[in-house]
Amino acid sequence: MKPMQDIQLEMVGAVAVVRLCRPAKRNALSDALVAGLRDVFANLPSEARAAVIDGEGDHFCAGLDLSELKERDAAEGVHHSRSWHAALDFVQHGPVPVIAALHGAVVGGGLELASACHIRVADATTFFALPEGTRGIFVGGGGSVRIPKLIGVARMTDMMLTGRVYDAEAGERIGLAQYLVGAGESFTKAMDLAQRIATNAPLTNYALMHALPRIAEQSADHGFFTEALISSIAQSAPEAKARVQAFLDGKAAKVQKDAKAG
Ligand code: 1HE
Repeated sequence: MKPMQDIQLEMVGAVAVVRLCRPAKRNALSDALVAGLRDVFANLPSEARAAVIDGEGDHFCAGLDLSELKERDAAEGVHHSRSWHAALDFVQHGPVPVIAALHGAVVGGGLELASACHIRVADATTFFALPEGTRGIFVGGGGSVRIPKLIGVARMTDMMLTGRVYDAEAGERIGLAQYLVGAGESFTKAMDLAQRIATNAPLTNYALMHALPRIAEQSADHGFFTEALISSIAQSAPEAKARVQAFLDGKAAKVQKDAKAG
């Protein structure tokens, strides 16, 4: 693998911490950085059980590097967009669940990257926008597929038509993030969640990442059938049997009414 530009990977126990390191450009996603993301998530260390994506500096990610936006013919444009799709597909459909630690700007392609993650934690400084509409372009990194699944077509249309910006609180309320924490706390919260997720049975995590989104897009009849298959596969794993037995033996934690994730 070539040395990666503007991106770092560090293992913290079983958690792969992936950091965008271009703070001077607000972690804008250059072609090199998109390739770096693809390479990191395509080659995560085998001991990784969860991953966290963070951005260095005050902003998670300012989206597409606009300085690289040049006149492209139609074919080049398609290939460029498809290179984002390939990279973000490795994030969404890689081996482990990915938690985004959001802060500051989560805009344009930055929101497309965040929406490819499985859990988004926003801190109080976070703001979400899709300035593509006002820049005369369109989302190209999978946003038109993933973002409506989080907030619906109507809200995304509004964000792009009007340049509407959602602050952290409103963003969490409409579903752009599942967690909202105080300023500067998103990385710590994301790591807490990742460490907890890393202790799940790997097959359950796999089913959640790969089966659940597909089932959600199937007809009810096909979905019920796929669910029957994946639940049967998951519960036949030796680890599942051991975990259920541990509960029956009084050795595993009960579900607590006031338990908080992470
Ligand atoms: C950039 C970029 C960028 C900053 N590409 N260079 N995204 C946008 O339209 C968002 C554009 N960025 C901003 O609105 C603001 O920069 C921020 C709100 C994110 C941060 O503001 P601030 O005041 O902290 O920083 P700044 O002074 O605006 O920017 C610092 C530097 O980063 C500056 O460069 P410098 O050489 O003058 O220091 C900026 O030019 C540079 N910079 N953002 C390139 N995005 C697959 S399709 C996806 C389509 C999209 O993502 S479109 C949305 C693009």
